Amino acid sequence: MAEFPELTQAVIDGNAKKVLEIVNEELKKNATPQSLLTNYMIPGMLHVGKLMQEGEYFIPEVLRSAKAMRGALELLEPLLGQGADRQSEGYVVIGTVDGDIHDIGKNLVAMLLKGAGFQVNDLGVSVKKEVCIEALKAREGKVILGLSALITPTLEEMPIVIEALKEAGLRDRIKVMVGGAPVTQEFADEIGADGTAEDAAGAVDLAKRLMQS
Ligand code: B12
Repeated sequence: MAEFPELTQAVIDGNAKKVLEIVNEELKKNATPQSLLTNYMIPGMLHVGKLMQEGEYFIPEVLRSAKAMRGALELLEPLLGQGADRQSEGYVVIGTVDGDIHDIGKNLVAMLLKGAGFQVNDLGVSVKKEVCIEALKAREGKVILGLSALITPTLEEMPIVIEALKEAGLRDRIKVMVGGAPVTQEFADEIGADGTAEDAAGAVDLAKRLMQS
C-alpha cells in the first residue's frame, strides 16, 4: 500500500480526531492553512475518490473522510479569512447545483474567496435555479455566480441555470463561473459560462479577473 504523510493518511482513514490534532500541531509550527489543505488534505480526499472508484471504499468510509475534512475546514476557515477586513473584492453567490450534494470543493472555494476579501453568499447544496435567481436579484450591480457539480448527470443543471439567468434578465450583470472535478474549459465554453478553474486558488484568480472584465 502507498505511503502517505500522516495528515493525508488520517483523512483517508476518516480519523477526524487525528486530523484535528495534526492540523493544530502544524499550525503551532507555523504551517499555513493553504499548504495544509493543498499539500495534505485535498490529496487525501482525492485518494478516497480513487478507493471508491476501485470498490475498496463505500459511502460510509467516504462519509467518514468527508466528516474529517469538514471538521478541519471549520478550524481553518477563520484563519483563511484573516486580513480580509479590507474593502470588498466583490460579491459571490455560490452553490452546488440541484441534485448534487457534494460540497467539500465548493466549501473550499467559498473559504478561499472569503479569505481573498470577497463577500460570499453560500446557498449550500442541491440548489434549485429559482433559489439562485432569488439570491442574485437581492443584490444590485455586478455579482459572480459560482456553480459546483461533481457528478456528471448534474452538469446538465449548469446550462439550465444560465438559461434561467437570461430569462430573468440578469445575464448581463452576473458573471458565471463553473467548477467541480468533471467540469472542463471546453464544457464551460460550450454552455456559455464566463470561466472555470481547476481548484480553489484558481477560482479566486478567476473571480478577480471576472470582477475586472
Ligand atoms: C466525498 C465524496 C462523496 C461524499 C460527499 C460528501 C460531501 N459533503 O461533499 C458522499 C459520500 C456523500 C458522496 C455521495 C455520492 N457520490 Co461522491 N464522491 C466523493 C469523492 C470521493 C470526493 C469529492 C471531493 O470532496 N473531492 C475533493 C474536493 C476538494 O475536490 P472537488 O470537489 O473536485 O473541488 C475542487 C475543484 O473541483 C474546484 N471546484 C469545485 N467546485 C467549484 C466551483 C467553482 C465555481 C470553481 C471555479 C471551482 C470549483 O475547486 C475545488 C477545490 O480544489 C468523489 C471522488 C472524486 N475524485 O472527486 C466522489 C464522486 C464525485 N462521487 C460519485 C458518486 C457517483 C456519488 C453518488 C451518486 C454515489 C451513490 N451511488 O449514491 C453520491 C451522490 C449523491 C448526490 N445526489 O450528490 C462519483 C461521480 C461520478 C460521476 N462523474 O458522475 C465520484 C467521482 C466517485 C467515483 N469515482 O465514482 N460522495
